[in-house]
Amino acid sequence: MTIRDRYLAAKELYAAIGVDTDAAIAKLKEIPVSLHCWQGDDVIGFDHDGPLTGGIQTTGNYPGKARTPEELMADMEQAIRLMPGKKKLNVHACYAIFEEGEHVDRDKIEPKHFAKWVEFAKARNMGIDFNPTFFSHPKVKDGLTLTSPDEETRKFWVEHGKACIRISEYFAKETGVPCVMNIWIGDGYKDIPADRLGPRMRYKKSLEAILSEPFDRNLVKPCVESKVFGIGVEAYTAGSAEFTLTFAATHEGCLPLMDNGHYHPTEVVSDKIPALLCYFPEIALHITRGIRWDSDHVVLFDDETKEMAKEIVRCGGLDRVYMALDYFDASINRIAAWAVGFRSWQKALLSAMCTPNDTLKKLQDENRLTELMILQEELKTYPIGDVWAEYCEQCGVPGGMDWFSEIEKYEKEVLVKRG
Ligand code: RNT
Ligand code: ZN
Repeated sequence: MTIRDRYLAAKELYAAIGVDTDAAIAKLKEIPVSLHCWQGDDVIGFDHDGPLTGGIQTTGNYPGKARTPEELMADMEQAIRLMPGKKKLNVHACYAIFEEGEHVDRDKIEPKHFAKWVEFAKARNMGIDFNPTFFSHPKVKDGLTLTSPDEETRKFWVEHGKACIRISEYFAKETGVPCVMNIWIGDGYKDIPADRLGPRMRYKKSLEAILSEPFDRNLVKPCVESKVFGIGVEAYTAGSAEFTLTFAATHEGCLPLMDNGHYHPTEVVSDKIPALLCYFPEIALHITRGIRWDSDHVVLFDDETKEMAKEIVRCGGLDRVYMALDYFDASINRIAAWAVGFRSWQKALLSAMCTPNDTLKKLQDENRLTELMILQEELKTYPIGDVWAEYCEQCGVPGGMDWFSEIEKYEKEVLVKRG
């Protein structure tokens, strides 16, 4: 049977339960998902030589890490060829590209340092999202940035945040697509602190100072991302869930960003999405996979990933939820890691769009909960793989496992040749 034959058979099965698979495929092609540049080089960037800090870590030593902007862009290009669907580019401030011999500190970065990223994005019809980098830098004092008791340190990082707002606006103007600018800091303490309020009050003031930079709210969408704990900062994190959520709720134009690797293990972001959509016109997500204490494993097509996609789709949230991937794995081929994660989220969205959400909701509202359970179980074995294969075909990317041969070829011809 060809991909097409399989699809036509699947289409009929879905049609019988009121799902239009053609419409789902057409819609998915238009939904942007932000692709993070930092999977390609283990979250290092180009503006410093030091290690990754801030309570996050990449582990593994797979050959072929990108070392220059050219290598990173070439790798990303290769990864994109293996991903169906619409992409947006997600860049961190530490990926500034300086001229030969030039260097400016993070409080002084300018749009011109990101002109090559704009070129990359425009050539591929992508918008750009942005992130100030509050880690991996000598001015992170005693593990602190925006919460530091040292005024000069705080000021440096506030200036960095403001510079990033200006760069975000530049991205939006250049690409014609609003730029989501996410603020995440790793500030916290390894062991029991004596003052939990002080750092949070300083964080609040610093955020307000950053957001006092004038910007067009339609062009720049600032977010604050929460976290439960980081590696080496297990006892206390200033930017906790309550802190960031309340900050966003009380500061017009600021969005909450939930990273699903940043909660206690039995909490699920799928349930938090509809809760936040009751109040916020727009929210943002980092899509990742937490395993035990790590929050950044490659996204897979697993139950919670599917559940998050379902919530976005059935809450009518596709144009209210900014979706960005956030994971980093240095133990496997980095381009494959990129592709597996992106493809998994695409699969989750497709599967959510091929779910008879109105029928299920009706069963719930009519309290027909036995039928609801049976139908939800039945849906799990519907032929979504056949719809997925057709979607990949229509997007001109390899389906099935075919793409692995491209990875192998690129690894042999490019990656292993890097020192
Ligand atoms: C860290 C946060 C943050 C980073 C990126 C690199 O725990 O998830 O979003 O992963 O900014
Ligand atoms: Zn994140």
